[in-house]
Amino acid sequence: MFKKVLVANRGEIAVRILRACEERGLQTVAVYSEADRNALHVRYANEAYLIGPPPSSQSYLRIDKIIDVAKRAGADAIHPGYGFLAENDDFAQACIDAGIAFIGPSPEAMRAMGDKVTARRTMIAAGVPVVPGSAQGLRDDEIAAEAQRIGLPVLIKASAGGGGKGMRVVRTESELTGALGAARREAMSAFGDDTVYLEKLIERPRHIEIQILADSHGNVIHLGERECSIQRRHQKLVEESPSVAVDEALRQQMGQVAVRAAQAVNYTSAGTLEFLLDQNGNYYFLEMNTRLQVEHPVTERVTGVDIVKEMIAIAAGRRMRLKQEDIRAKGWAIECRITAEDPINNFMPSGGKITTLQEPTGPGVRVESGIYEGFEVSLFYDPMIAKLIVWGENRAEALLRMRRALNEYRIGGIKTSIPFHQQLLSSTQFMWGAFDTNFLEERFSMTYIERPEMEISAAIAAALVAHSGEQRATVMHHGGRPTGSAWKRAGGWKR
Ligand code: MV4
Repeated sequence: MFKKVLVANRGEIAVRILRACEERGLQTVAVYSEADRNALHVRYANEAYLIGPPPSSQSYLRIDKIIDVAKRAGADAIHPGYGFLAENDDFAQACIDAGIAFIGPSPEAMRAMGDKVTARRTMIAAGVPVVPGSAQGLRDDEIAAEAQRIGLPVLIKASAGGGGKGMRVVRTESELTGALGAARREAMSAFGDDTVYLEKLIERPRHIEIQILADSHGNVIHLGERECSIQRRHQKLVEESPSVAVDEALRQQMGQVAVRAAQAVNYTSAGTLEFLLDQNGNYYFLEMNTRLQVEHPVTERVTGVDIVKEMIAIAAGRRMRLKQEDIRAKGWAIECRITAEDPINNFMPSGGKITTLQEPTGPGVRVESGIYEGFEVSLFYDPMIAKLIVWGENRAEALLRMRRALNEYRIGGIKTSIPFHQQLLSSTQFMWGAFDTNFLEERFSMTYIERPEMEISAAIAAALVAHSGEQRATVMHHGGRPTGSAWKRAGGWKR
């Protein structure tokens, strides 16, 4: 096993990883920028090294400086967290070249999944369903015929893409040329590569992802799904596990497909396969995230597996003790991302000193935080400052517990996303689980009071009926309306 681990990250995820190291008896090394001299991860580690000025391009993204610190400190492994260098195959290779273990997948596996067109081709060969679309990057003169072959509406996507950059919807032939130019320009400036391809547009899908773990001895397991449809401008705000849209049969199918996908690229470490789930219950591979994800705690909470500790053991060459049959999800977990943004002012970033901080505690509550009272939130980095994760025996209990925990949360001095989460948890559509990836932007408002006459506890009780036992997966597949028998017994919409 390793002796000393360097965490090449900041904020809540650095603290999360440092805690896992501490519990495994490993020495820890933090790196920090000039803006993070007083950051929590610096205080938490056994040693900490300044690596540069505040901009991440001069600090957290500097491969040379981080490797240099690792050598100086005598670290034998590096965990990259998420973001920054986590999916940078050059960084993984630089670690290996320096004789330091990279706690993540191989550079080859990263590359195989980094390019979308290549990943699609590999997945098709492995029998993984992908969205109908083109098999390679397209020239300008090929686009029109390809769009016609696939059938409108289509989506133009950047091959080097991810996160929605370089993506354009095309609904009519006349939009094609303009959208193509825009997609190419955006892809070039974001990725330095203007290769684009087409996919059939899946209307109002859910975003469902499967967590996998793979060791270096050929063992691959999945830890079930996360529902990640509640997002704004491609930033997730709430995640849960399981999903109301996934029943046991679909879970097993998608899980097996995810395992096959990971095996197809000789994947090791923790990874996530992203799928779109359409209104008819069909699922399609989108992309693979070759890293630990922000929302990993909801999976940890329902399965009891510590994903970060597993990543460390896998990187050390250990054989996974867990077998697929050991994995059994219990209850329901929900995560709310707490960001330093003002939700009633278009999520405007909000920096400054944290003047008061009172974090929720009590049964079923977990807080992953990178802040403390007196800490100065800077605008240099991602606005996410903490995550609130709750667990309940079922979705209704988890929802009620999240409402309670959000009401306990006090963060003074800056604006946060807490009021957004409180409003979302008062949305009957959300309570019902009746949402898709378009929900926040098309059918949710921060100011509109949805059903003032309806007792919130009654709405949650209705949600409990809808999602009890086997009925869970019958909800929501036709035009956004629940169709299950429990829904009909509950009397449909009461408006
Ligand atoms: C799609 C899609 C519909 N149809 N592909 C957005 C980010 C990138 N990872 C893929 N994305 C999408 N691809 C087809 N063929 C809809 C989205 C999409 C989306 C996906 C997941 C989560 C949120 C989303 C929000 C808007 C669009």
